[in-house]
Order: sequence, then C-alpha cells, then structure tokens
Amino acid sequence: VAAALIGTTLALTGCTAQQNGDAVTGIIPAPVEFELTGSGPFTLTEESRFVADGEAATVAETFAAQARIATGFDLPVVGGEAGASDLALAIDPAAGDDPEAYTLDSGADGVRIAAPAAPGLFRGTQTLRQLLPAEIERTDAARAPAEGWIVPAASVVDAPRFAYRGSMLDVARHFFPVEDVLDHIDRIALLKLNVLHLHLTDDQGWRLQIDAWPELTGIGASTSTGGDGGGFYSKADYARIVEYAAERFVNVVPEIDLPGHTNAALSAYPELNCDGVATKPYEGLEVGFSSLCASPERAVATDRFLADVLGEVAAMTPGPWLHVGGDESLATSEADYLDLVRRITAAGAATGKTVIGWHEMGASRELPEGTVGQYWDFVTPRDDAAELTNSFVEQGGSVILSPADVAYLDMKYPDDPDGPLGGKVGQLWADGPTTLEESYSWEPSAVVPGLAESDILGVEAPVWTETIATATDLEFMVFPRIAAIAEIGWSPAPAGGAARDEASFHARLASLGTHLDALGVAYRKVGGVPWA
Ligand code: TNX
Repeated sequence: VAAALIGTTLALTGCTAQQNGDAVTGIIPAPVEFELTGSGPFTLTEESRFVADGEAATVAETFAAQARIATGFDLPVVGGEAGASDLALAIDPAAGDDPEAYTLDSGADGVRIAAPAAPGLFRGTQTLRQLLPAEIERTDAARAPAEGWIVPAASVVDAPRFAYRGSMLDVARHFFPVEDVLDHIDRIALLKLNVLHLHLTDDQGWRLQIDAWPELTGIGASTSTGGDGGGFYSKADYARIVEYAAERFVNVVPEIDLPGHTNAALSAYPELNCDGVATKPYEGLEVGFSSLCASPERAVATDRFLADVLGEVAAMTPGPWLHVGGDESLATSEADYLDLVRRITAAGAATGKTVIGWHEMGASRELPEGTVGQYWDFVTPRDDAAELTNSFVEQGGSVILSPADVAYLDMKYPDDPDGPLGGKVGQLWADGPTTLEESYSWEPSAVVPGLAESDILGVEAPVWTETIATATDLEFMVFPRIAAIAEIGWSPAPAGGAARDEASFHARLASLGTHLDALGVAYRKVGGVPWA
C-alpha cells in the first residue's frame, strides 16, 4: 500500500501541467489508489448531464447544484445511458465493502463514480470536485478556467481508514451564526470528514433551544468569552444545520458538556445549584470552576434536567451519537463526579444514542455498553490519560483521538505572537504552538498504548473558541491544519511504520489552496507549502 500511495501522490503532482492545463491537481486526503490513464482528459461542457437513479440521483443533485452555479451550465440529473460528455453515478455493491468506499474513472469517454452506498458516491464527488479546476468552487459563474472544465484521465479506488473523521466547533465560547456553520460543513466535506461535533454548551454560553428549560437560551445564551455578545440556535436553525450536513453525509454530534463547564445553565436555573442560588454569568477564560450538584436534595431537578435536555437533543439528532462532555470537572469531588457521570451517561443512553465522553469519563466503571471515549491528552500520554482511555475499550466501547498538541486547532501557529493576529488569537497550553507538520506527522495507532486499530473509531480536530470570535479567525486557525487531520483519518497508514510523505502532502495542499482561495477561505499560508 505504501508503494502504491507514494506512486499515487507523485503521479498526482506530476500529472498537472500536462493534463489539467496550468492548474495543479492533487487530492486530499490521498486516495488508496490513484492512477493516471491514457485516454485524455474529460471536459465538462454545456452538453454534460449527470446520469443517476434513485439515491444516486440525490447525491448527483447535491454536486450538480454547486457545478451549475460555478459553470452556468444546465447540468440536468437524468436517468438512462451515459454518454462521453456525461458524469454517471451508480450504486454498485462491487465497488467496495465500506459504505464510504467508491471508485472513480474519468477520461475522454466520461466520468463514472461507483460506490456500494450513497455515502461513498458523495465522497467520490468530493474527489471529482478536487480534480476539477478550482473555479468549480466559485459562486458567481464569473470566470471559466482558461483550460476549460477539465478532469484529468484517472482511475481512483478509495475507502476510509477510520469510520469517524470529525471537526469540532466550539460555538459556546463564541457563537457562530448558522451561515458560518454551513460554510464550515461544506469545507470539511471537501476533505471527506464525516462528523461535525458541535460543542453547544459551556460556562460562557448555552447555544441550543431546549423547550422544557427556556432560560437556558434566555439568560444562558446572552454571554460569550470576552463579552462579545451571545446567541443560540433555535430548533429550526439546528434542523437546517443537521439537514445541510446530512446532504453531505456529515453526522452532527451535539455535545452538552456535563457535569463541569455548566456555568451558563447554573446561571439560568437556581435549582441546579447545591445552594439554590443562580451563579453569575461568566465571560472569562478559566475552566474547571462549575459543576452540576450531585446532592440528593437536588436530584429531582438535576435528573429532570438531564432527561429533558438529552432527550430533546437526541430528538434533534438523526445520527447515532450524543456527546455528554465529562472533561475538566475540577470543581466536582471524585465521588460526586462518578455519581454524576453514572446518571449523565444513563440519561444519554436512555435516549437510544451511543454516548461519547471526553477521556476523563473513563474513571467510571459503570459506563453504558459501547460508550466512546474522546482522548485529548498529548501524542505521548501523560498522567493517567492512557489508562482512562483504555477503560472505554474495557467496557466495550471505542476511542476517538484528538491529541491536543497536534489536533487542537486553536493552538497558535509558531510565528503568531507578533504576527498578523496580533497575538490575540490562539492558545499555547498544549505544548506550545502547533505546526502544520506536527498536525500531519502522528500515527493514531501509536498514541495510546493498548489500543488496537479496531478500538479506534477515528480522529477529530477540535477548535475551541475562547480566542476566536469571527469566521475569519476561525478559518485562519482551522485551515490548512485540518487537512492534515483529514488525511490521517482517511488515508492508509504508511507501511512498516514509515513516515508520511510530507513533500507530497505539501504539493497536494498547494492544489487544495486554489480551491480554498476560490471559496474565499481565509486560510493561513504556512511556510514550506508551494502555494500557488
Ligand atoms: C481544553 S481538553 C478544553 C476546553 C478548552 C480548551 C482550550 C478539553 C476537553 N477541554 O475546555 O476550551 O482546552 O484549548
């Protein structure tokens, strides 16, 4: 596989000038197999059609909608036989074993994408999106590429390494409007990520409407870190996010962070506090000072809160997962923490969802069967982080890896302190700044001793937003480092423990950069990448 992958990526950079005009072509994440073929490029024209039936037609329509805007062509989605100017999408059980697997063949006789299921067809369209000139991202149809809408003649066989490949957005410390979230979903889908984890609640704000507890988004949503104003998603807003994500085969994983990180809720409802007094709203940067009350005197209110909130959130969630937090409960005694985690995870499991918690929750030996642990310590585990993480597997669950020193995208880039961000954006606590190369050069199976490949559900890149208040700052921190995490989650591990090919990654990233430019993403042009 390694040899194939290296051949693949060299070919990907080599093919460009000759087969795709002046555009640089490269695919991120690197496909399992990529081969240039000899038939000559495909050109999308005014005559082109998408040929697809049933579910495949739905996937074709999502891509066609974007392509129509960029090209100004009609690009109808039709049934029947595909011709040489057409793009055919078909469900075919022979195209792979994984629901996200796909094959793509392009050339003078058309484009054919095949997959055993709709998710794979969609992933294939995102490969096609990257193979097309970057102008395919434009929303104004103002500029056709000089070379035409060319797709190089190629053959791709592809499937993901891990089932869960996530991006986490902290909308609690700063609120991000629906449109920003939709933009983010479209961009992570381009990288074949399939999870958007929304960190919806924290000390500084509660961001999701809960009918049974209206003050959560009354008092609880009025604040943010730094006093930058509040905000929340109504149920209709949230449904729009979920639907837009579903069209891109992205699962939204809602997180209600419990029992710590709860000041927004504690400020909205006195009865959730042990002393019966609502806390003051909080707009600072500290963590670990708030907690739900474990005392039996508050059990009725607390358990009703858990059941109502997790029940309503689960009802808004078509996907299988519900994240209940569990991190940094430094203001909760150990006995109270274990009691609350038992009640929280039981309430979560009672909704029918699979519960996810940050790795601290592994302290509990009473986790519902299958509970997933999200590891956030460093690439080399400290203290008891590895032990706590293994506890999920011992209880029948699996693990998502988000090592903070490589995958936390709110960590500064190395040259930021006096850079264009004026030092205000980004944190340093996770072993200092994080380079693109650090985000790229870690191996999931080597992080937590004791985890087998099959224990790893996947990887996720969180972005916490204490210091990130605008979509521009968010884009700057997330891109391009999220591309590294996406490749680690999707592409095969290099054989024999070899290092990933950084030169190939950089070259392909330069190509991705042209797409990000066309999308208007304010990504950071880190050094070492031959940006166009
Ligand atoms: C740690 S690690 C947190 C968040 C902060 C973040 C800042 C973890 C699960 N929680 O509460 O926002 O650091 O980088």
